[in-house]
Amino acid sequence: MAAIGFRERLKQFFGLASQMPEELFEDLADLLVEGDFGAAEALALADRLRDRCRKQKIQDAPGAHKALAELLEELLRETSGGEPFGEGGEDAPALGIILLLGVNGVGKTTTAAKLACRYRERNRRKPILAAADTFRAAAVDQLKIHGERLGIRVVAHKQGGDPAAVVYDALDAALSGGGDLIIADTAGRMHTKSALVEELKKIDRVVAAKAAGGRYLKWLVLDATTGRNALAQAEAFHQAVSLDGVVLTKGDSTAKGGVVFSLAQTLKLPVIYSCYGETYQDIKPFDPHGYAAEFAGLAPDKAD
Ligand SMILES: Nc1nc2c(ncn2[C@@H]2O[C@H](COP(=O)(O)OP(=O)(O)O)[C@@H](O)[C@H]2O)c(=O)[nH]1
Ligand SMILES: [Mg+2]
Repeated sequence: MAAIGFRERLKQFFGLASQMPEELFEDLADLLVEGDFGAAEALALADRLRDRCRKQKIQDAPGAHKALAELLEELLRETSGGEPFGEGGEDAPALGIILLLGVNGVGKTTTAAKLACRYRERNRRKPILAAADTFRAAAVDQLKIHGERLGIRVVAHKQGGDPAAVVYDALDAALSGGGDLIIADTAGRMHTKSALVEELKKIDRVVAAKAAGGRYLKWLVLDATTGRNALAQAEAFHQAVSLDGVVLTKGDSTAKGGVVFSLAQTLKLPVIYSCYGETYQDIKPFDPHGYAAEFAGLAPDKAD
């Protein structure tokens, strides 16, 4: 995340005065809003920072800056859950299902391929990709190309087919020994929003009926560059199908990134992974400490 404009300003803000007078906390709230923080959340955070500085007798601006990064990290840690299907230990579920949701262009298909690659390589999982975006012809082909490149099975039907049937077939393939982690791509747009919601609910029912013993997670893919609009997207999908977490893409862009704190505070949704490029390796578990430090302008330079 190269939040240069905003981050530089935040650095300057704390660099302006060596002391932290009370009024500065109000200015800080305004600045956080420019970094895609929600207005009410920015005010609440500035208040918490003022209280903390009082309690800990922090009077200097660099100390307050550090305390801000700590508070931001705490906000993220309240919801963060770490990487699922982790080490292949005893608590690793026999069957995992990841449903990737989100509007067009955020990076769902690319993320599906990255996750499949990662879980096969690091967690010795046997993934199956399910092409449940049957709305656009190119979407199925795109996933098939990834599957061919990676040597990972792709379950697909024709364009216009029933996405729930694709997921059903992928579950069948897994349950008959063909794999142990289904990663399903879904459509981002339909004729109407209610059609999309019905389609997603139908997929939900299929998974519940056929894979009751598996671990089923619904992750929303969000493009970090969309700013506050990401929160509106998350609210809509969360209401429709009750999400478990978020994958944040395009962290290699100039996103400001404050919306992640709103996801944590308002919707209690953790970010599970962040993606920062177009190769299969450009995905990592979300790091609350690094993210908070970078947002606050306290992270080491990218060159480090
Ligand atoms: N720079 C960058 N590009 C990405 C990232 N993830 C996806 N993309 C690109 O974003 C575009 C849309 O991705 P796609 O997976 O097709 O999105 P979908 O419509 O949600 O399935 C493609 O050109 C991807 O290569 C990322 O983390 N960083
Ligand atoms: Mg796609």
